[in-house]
Amino acid sequence: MTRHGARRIVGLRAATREELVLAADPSLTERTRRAQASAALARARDAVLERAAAVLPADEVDALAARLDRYGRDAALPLAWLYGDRDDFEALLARLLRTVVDAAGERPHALRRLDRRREIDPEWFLRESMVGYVCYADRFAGDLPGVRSRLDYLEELGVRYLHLMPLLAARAGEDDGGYAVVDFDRVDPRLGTNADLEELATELHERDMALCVDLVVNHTAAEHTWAERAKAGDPFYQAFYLTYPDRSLPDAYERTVPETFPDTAPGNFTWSAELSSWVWTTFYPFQWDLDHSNPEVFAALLEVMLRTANRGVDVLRLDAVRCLWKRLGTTCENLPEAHWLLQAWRGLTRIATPGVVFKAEAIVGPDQLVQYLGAHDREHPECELAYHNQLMVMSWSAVASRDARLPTVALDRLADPPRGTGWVTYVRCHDDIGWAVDDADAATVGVNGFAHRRFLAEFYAGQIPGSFARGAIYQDDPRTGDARTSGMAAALAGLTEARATGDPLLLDQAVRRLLLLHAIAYGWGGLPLLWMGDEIAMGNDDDWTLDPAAGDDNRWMHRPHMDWQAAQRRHHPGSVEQRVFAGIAALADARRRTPELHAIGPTRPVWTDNHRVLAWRRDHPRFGTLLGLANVHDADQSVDAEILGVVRAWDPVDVLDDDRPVPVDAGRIPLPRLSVRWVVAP
Ligand code: OTU
Repeated sequence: MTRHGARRIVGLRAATREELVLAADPSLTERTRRAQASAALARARDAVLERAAAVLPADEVDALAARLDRYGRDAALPLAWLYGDRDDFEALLARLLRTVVDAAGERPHALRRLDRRREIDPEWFLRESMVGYVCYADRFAGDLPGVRSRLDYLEELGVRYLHLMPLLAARAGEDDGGYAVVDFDRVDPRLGTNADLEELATELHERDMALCVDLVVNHTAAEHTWAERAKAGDPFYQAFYLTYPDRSLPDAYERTVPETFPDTAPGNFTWSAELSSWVWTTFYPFQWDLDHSNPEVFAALLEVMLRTANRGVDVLRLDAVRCLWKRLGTTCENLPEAHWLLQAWRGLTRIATPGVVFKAEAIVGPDQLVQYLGAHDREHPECELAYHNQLMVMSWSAVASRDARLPTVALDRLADPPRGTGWVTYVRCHDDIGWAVDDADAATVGVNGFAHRRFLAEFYAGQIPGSFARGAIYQDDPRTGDARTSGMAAALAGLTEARATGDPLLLDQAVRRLLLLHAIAYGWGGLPLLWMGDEIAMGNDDDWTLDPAAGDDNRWMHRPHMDWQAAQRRHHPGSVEQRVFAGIAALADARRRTPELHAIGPTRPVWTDNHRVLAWRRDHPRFGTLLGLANVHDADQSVDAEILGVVRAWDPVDVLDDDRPVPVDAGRIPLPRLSVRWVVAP
């Protein structure tokens, strides 16, 4: 994409990818770009294989050549779009491929063996046996060696995928939960060493578990080595960041760029006295956005990805990818170039570390979401996993409104992930809940979108009479009226209120609500990801404000330190911890027995004759259909048994009811209050 093309933007609205292509230079079509990329790749190939022969045994050179031919063009075409107008484009591509070959040569033998296994089963991360757990290493077990000592606990939950929250060296003081990195190549000393990370990865692999780690590719801390060199006057590193001598351009951008933290960090630019410039800071002032139009940034982050992969990390969670590219007159979110960056990084990393996959962190609207899995006008391999933010939002919406109509409409609009990619399905995470309710979807079911978003934010903050929730409003934006939500699942699902009242019925309802939400996430089709503490119904950390590193960011209320005494109560029959832990562990066990939940093939919501019931179907091309039925109301419901026809089998069974035949009474399937059925052929 040429800079002059950017100047010929179509009006001030975010141009479509096609308009951008045509606005650039009519002669520069996809075909000409592809020809440019192929020619550059062909000219680089011999030198790549010659270098590979110097660092790899013969049979591995052959395999690398095959990967170069397979993934090279996945990377070269987006690189041509991004940097193809530069005179040094071919030299850049050759240099990136040298980086790739060197990483392949340095890749430990054990990881290459893992690569082989995953090349045989490239959908390894979508198996029905995959269940994820996400936690801060220090809040879960003190440090990385502590995490290793707790792996048996995770195996009790059926966990096969461990996502550790940012663990690289972060700035001192407020660091946005580790998302303000000062050194991409060093584990934060408060958590351990690089050797600790490698040893943890080795033990996880020995247990057939995978390790996911955050890579913050959108920005660095203002104290990162790159930023410090920029402040010291090094022009090479000054070009790593987006800086402006005065407010003219920042003010122009601010007209269309949303604020992520309107309460705690308004605006998208921060004055740097050292640089005598305004610096782009999408998030906190101490988080400086990188300028990805500079290929040196792309190259530097590629090296970080490959070195992190060679430490044993299997999944790279790429943070805030929606923000990777900026263009005047747009929201600077979800732009074509952001996707091209991801596609290029993926193609290149696949050549060196084929067993490693990308997880996109893009909390964006439903229409933009599936594009991070590569589903554009055509498929362009990009990330293998993406957060199913819409399922999470709609599940909480259904539970608050006791109504499944809006979720059915909203979830039916989502395109299916391309083959070989899938969703991360989740109930809660370390972040707030952004109420991504589409106005058109809401209107379809007779609801005002804005009003419903406000209702959800206030309901889950316990501000609506009758609400069972005890969360909190996060980032109430006076400009837009938008508000998000903080709080642990147990607090949002009514357990905090129930524990305070001691009312056994409220307690039972809250436990059921918690298990229902997880049964939807575990049964939808994808990699379910459990947020630390939810398995034992931990409530909010009411002391979060005592932590100076938390600042005034109330997301820390749902980032408690693990309560191992409460975890011990998972063995106490009848305790809340035992009911919830056993219920969630049973979901993992049920998944393992249900190949229909191997997450390829479409998942679609299904209308029933009862709007209190959220229904969905998963059609696995080989293993058949699963029908999910979730009664989101706190009273018993039923649905017409006709819906069993979805499963196309006599006497289908309910996996969550010990594979008993689904009961039918007078032509209707009973669904007890706040319960879920996973129906499959017997
Ligand atoms: C991501 O956040 C992280 O998950 C947050 O914890 C970080 O604060 C942030 O990036 C900066 O690193 O970028 O695509 O609403 O949900 O900022 C969405 C707050 C993100 C987060 C949002 C998210």
